[in-house]
Amino acid sequence: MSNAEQQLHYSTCTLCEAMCGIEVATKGQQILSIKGDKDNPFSQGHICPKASALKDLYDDPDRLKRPVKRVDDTWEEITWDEAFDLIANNLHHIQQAHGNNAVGVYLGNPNAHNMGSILFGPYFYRALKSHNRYSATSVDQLPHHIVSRRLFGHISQIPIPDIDNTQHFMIIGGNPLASNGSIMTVPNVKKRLKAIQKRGGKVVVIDPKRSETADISCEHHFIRPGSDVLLLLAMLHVLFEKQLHRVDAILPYAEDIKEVENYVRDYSPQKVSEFIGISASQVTQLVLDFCHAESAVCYGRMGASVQAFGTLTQYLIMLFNMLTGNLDKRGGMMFTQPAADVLPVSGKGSMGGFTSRVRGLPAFAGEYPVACLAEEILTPGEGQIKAMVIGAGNPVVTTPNAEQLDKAFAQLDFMVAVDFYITETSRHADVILPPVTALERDHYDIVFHNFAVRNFAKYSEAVVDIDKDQLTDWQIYLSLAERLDALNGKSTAHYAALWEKQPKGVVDDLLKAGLYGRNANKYKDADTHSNETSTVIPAEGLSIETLKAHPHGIDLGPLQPSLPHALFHEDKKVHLDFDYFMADLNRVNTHFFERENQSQSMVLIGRRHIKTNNSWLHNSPRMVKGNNRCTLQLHPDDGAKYGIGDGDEVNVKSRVGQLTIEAEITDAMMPGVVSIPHGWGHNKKGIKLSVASQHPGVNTNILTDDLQVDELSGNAVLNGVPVILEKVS
Ligand SMILES: Nc1nc2c(c(=O)[nH]1)N[C@H]1C(S)=C(S)[C@@H](COP(=O)(O)OP(=O)(O)OC[C@H]3O[C@@H](n4cnc5c(=O)[nH]c(N)nc54)[C@H](O)[C@@H]3O)O[C@H]1N2
Ligand SMILES: Nc1nc2c(c(=O)[nH]1)N[C@H]1C(S)=C(S)[C@@H](COP(=O)(O)OP(=O)(O)OC[C@H]3O[C@@H](n4cnc5c(=O)[nH]c(N)nc54)[C@H](O)[C@@H]3O)O[C@H]1N2
Ligand code: SF4
Ligand SMILES: [Mo]
Repeated sequence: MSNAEQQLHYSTCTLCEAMCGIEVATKGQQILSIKGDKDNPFSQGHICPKASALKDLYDDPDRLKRPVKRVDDTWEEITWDEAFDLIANNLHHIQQAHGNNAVGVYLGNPNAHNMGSILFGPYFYRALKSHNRYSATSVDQLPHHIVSRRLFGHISQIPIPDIDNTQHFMIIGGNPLASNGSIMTVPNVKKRLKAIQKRGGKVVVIDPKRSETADISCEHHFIRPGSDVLLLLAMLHVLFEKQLHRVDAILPYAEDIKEVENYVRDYSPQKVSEFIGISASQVTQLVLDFCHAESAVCYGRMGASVQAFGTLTQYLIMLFNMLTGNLDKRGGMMFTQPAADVLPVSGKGSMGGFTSRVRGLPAFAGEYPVACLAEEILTPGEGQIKAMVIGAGNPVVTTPNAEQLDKAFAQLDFMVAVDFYITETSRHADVILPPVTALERDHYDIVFHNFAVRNFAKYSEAVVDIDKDQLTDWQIYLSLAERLDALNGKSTAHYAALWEKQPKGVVDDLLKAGLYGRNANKYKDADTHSNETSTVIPAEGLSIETLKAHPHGIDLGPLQPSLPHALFHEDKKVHLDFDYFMADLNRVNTHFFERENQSQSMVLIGRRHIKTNNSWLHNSPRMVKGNNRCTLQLHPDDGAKYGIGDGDEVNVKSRVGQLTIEAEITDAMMPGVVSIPHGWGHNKKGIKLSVASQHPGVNTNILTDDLQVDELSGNAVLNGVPVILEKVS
């Protein structure tokens, strides 16, 4: 190995949604360096500081490479076979004794970046046959899925801002300069936002914080957290009042679109102004500017979704785009045409049917909201969760009322974590199954090509060889599924073909059957696709083989108008579903207009930093270097009001918890609002994260409240949480 040659590989960073192309230099099993891939047509050499963390992850001495079993207070390495047998037997026995729902599953965010987990994980969940499924979706983008399922017929048919062609970009509750974009796969977003302004367009940010994105935009408005629903209602009100609505394009697909007027009549800018913190004339101006732009897009993300009216807000955002003629239009909100399209072959997303056992929260697409996970473990009775499987998640840090969940996990009969770290969550496991890290597996972005601002396709192989006894996520899930099926007396004959095919075989099938595959004629106007691409699509069409021959990826051109093809409803219409969505206006009215004393308490929101990735990059020394970033940001006026100065220790209390944190005074915050980043709090006994433990920070989800949810979806409310501040004396 020592005299191995240096090699260059072209891969993709999987840490966030931006899909940056990377050039990785290796020597044998060593990763030497990670740079931006200049020849990647999509990211054109861009990377952010996090890309190097992929190397740190690979080299991390704390990382597990073999399964470990808990023996009292220590961990003992065991073989994969021992681990799989132990797990399958335990899960099977628990299900035999207490029913299938006694085993719960929580799936975390990194699954979305892992084609093996996406494509083969489901064999395992199906083998479990448990309704108790949870994921990070319900602390994140659940509202987007519900809106897309109801309007367009498929949970994942989410339109994306056509950032490269728009003249007006309105960002509500997103901070792409820190997050690198979300439900908008967009490498080098800064350059693209600046380009809008260079071509005479406008970027407008609506955010309770003057964020990094707001700093490089034309216009920023503070908004009271959780009140976006009122802003959107008022914007729609102005649209009709001033007769600015343009429905020609959408009318053939949504004949009832004009009925929106009846629902928004009562929400004038004057009426909502005091609740949102934006003046009536400014609200009107926001609409006028939007309507006068040649093309415009209104995009709402994390801050707009993960709050009390997240689903209704996302719905109204979509209506606003439709009613201004910007859905499915160049420079507006557009559907993508991914090369390997899983949507037609995946479930559209089941709606309703089940509600959670204890609190009756709605299930969506086979999952319950994670805000009710702890109570499902802690509340005795039939259907109580006795065992958990956690795949690529850290809910003890990332979900509301984190301390309660921590206690709940401690009382389980059995727990398995598929993770390469001993984290705040996996420390509760009886067995930890560590998969390889990102650069050690082959990769096709099965999810994020669907959300990309340009159609693009890229496949990459592992950049280093793995040890014989290391496994990838899909091998772990398939092994467990096969064993569970066997224990349940089911045939396991079909598994041989899956082992043979591998996830990449599935991707190959999808590519060949897809829009740019062998029979590239799915859309009538398919030939428009090749006109605007910077690379030529190989004549034989896309497949894993052709993508291997183009290691930097193949550009497939800008987003294309695609109605009605993009609609998954059988009638090829947009279903506005007023009955479902607008019913939530009652809750809006009660919340804002019918309460005697509007609470004057401070409210908590979250934030991201370019060098974080939710809870799991703090073990990389270069990601945590420098000043403490886990601070309580607050406005100078609030500092004065509570006698809190920069650097002071502050006790922050909410209904469910309390923590102590260092204050950072900044006028970037809206008065009345404080911000704490999530993903910190690495001070739990039993974790094995030696670097992170030295930079622990505090876990903001100790404060967020499991009982506060967006009732329509059950999505957690992590923004707009009432808190009380007290300087530590
Ligand atoms: N207060 C507050 N809370 C938040 C948010 C917020 O804005 N504010 N954001 C929310 C959002 S948007 C999200 S998505 C969630 C994320 O919540 P989670 O998904 O629960 O948490 P992560 O921090 O992403 O944890 C991922 C875990 O997976 C492991 N891992 C990484 N890669 C792999 C892999 O390839 N395979 C396997 N098996 N394991 C892997 C890591 O070691 C880590 O332990 O957090 C949410 N929590
Ligand atoms: N560096 C980094 N990048 C990441 C991640 C990370 O942890 N670190 N996580 C990834 C994940 S899982 C996701 S989901 C994406 C999220 O990506 P984004 O959606 O861009 O999320 P944030 O950067 O948290 O920005 C949310 C913004 O919403 C604002 N906000 C909070 N409450 C409200 C409100 O009530 N109304 C309005 N209008 N705004 C509000 C906040 O001040 C903040 O500026 O980022 C991804 N990328
Ligand atoms: S923006 Fe950073 S973290 Fe996201 S894909 Fe690119 S290099 Fe990776
Ligand atoms: Mo997320």
